[in-house]
Amino acid sequence: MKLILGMGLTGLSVARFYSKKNIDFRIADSRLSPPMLQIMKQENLLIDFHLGEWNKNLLDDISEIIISPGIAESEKIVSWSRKKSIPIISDIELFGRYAKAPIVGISGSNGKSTVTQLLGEIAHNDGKNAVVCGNIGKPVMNSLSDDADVYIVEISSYQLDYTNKINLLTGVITNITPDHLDRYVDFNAYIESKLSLYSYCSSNIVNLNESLVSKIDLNACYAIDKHGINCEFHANKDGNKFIFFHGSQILMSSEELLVIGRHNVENILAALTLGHQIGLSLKSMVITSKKFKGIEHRLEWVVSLNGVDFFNDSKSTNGISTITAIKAIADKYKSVILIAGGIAKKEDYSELFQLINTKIDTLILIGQSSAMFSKKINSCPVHIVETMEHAVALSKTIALEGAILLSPGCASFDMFNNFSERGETFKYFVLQEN
Ligand code: UMA
Ligand code: ADP
Repeated sequence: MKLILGMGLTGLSVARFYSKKNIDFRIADSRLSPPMLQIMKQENLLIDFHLGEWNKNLLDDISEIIISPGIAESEKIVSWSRKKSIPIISDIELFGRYAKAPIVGISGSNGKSTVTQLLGEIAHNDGKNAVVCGNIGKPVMNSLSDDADVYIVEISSYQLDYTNKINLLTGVITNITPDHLDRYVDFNAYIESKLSLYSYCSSNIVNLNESLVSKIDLNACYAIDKHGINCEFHANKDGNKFIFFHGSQILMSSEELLVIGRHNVENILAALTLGHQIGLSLKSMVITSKKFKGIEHRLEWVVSLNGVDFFNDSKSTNGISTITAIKAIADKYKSVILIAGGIAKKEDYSELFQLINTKIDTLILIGQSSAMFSKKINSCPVHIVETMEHAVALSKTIALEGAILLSPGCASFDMFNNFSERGETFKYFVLQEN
């Protein structure tokens, strides 16, 4: 019998799959009221189940465990299973056993969803039935399809940690910067987890601007401003814009794009290089990149009110992504108000504080990290507020021009269910009549 650990999106998708295939399974969650409980009840998926603290009996008669990514290696159930030599796999590994079309894997600390989504849109516009799934919010086991031409799968480090085997046609790690350090012994362990993606790829796509991956054996690469190096796709900075090249052929300029920032130039280069590897046409790639609006909650332009532009970057849950957002916005606007804070990650925020001190006109702080962040900022006014409503209202009263940016650099769980709810709340109050 199989054991499914976790009753969230992943557990539900695996349970549905086994139920359809008439494969016996037990399902368990260490919480008493897990998110998908009601749906599982309604769909009769709870024939053998357990809620609440893990116990050893859960492992009786179990031949294999499919574990949800949110369950850490340090959980007792994992060590008991390892002791009994019961194989533990991710949903990604299970998916690899059943997927009949080639799989493209996309990982990295930031930019995974953006590259995954863009590549999916390019493939669709090139006439392929491309299935976009994985950590982007669509569990892979819900996404198997006999009609798929290609699967474009966002893979998190949590999923890689429980993956032992999968064949990926090609893959990329967009970048590696400190994140999720509460789950890893140290940064090196996190780097190793990310790099494992390449061990499953038939062809490795490498970002030469990311020093932690630049030594990997590569089959194709991309880079910004690396003159004298031959990459399939590259971009060069030319004044305030970037020019994209395929070899020596000019493809487009960043001024023709709807998304902003150097990081999005890098994301587009990743999608172009992956797209080229899987045989998509240059024409579709360029047209789609120019039309790409980005994804909700990632440096998403919301509205312009009285000459002030509002941006929602709620998906920024680490320091680097807020640094990236500030750089992109400060390149375009003279005056920037930043709304940040939440649950700080176990990382060094000093580079972010330095950037705030040089580029931000007013800082508005929300959430648990407010006191810690406020102590580090000395060159602009800092306001600590209790709610997103107050943060937005205050920003509206202060801003006369420029941009207001929500880019928390922190997890959202102290005030919201997830980053989407945080972003939706921000947009709601931005768009509400004053
Ligand atoms: N659970 C326990 N015990 C624990 C921890 C969790 O029983 O110690 C249970 C929870 O109660 C929950 C269940 O495990 O009921 C599953 O939770 P999960 O946290 O694994 O989440 P899922 O709902 O299965 O969603 C997961 C990903 N979540 C995480 O990796 C934390 C989703 O990524 C992903 O979209 C989904 O699978 C589909 O593949 C979210 C995410 O935050 C968006 N990912 C991280 C990121 O992007 O940085 C890695
Ligand atoms: P992920 O799926 O890896 O979390 P997203 O595409 O959802 O990545 O973006 C998450 C956050 O990181 C957003 O705040 C976004 O603006 C920022 N970001 C996107 N691409 C990059 C990149 N290449 N480098 C740094 N930050 C990025």
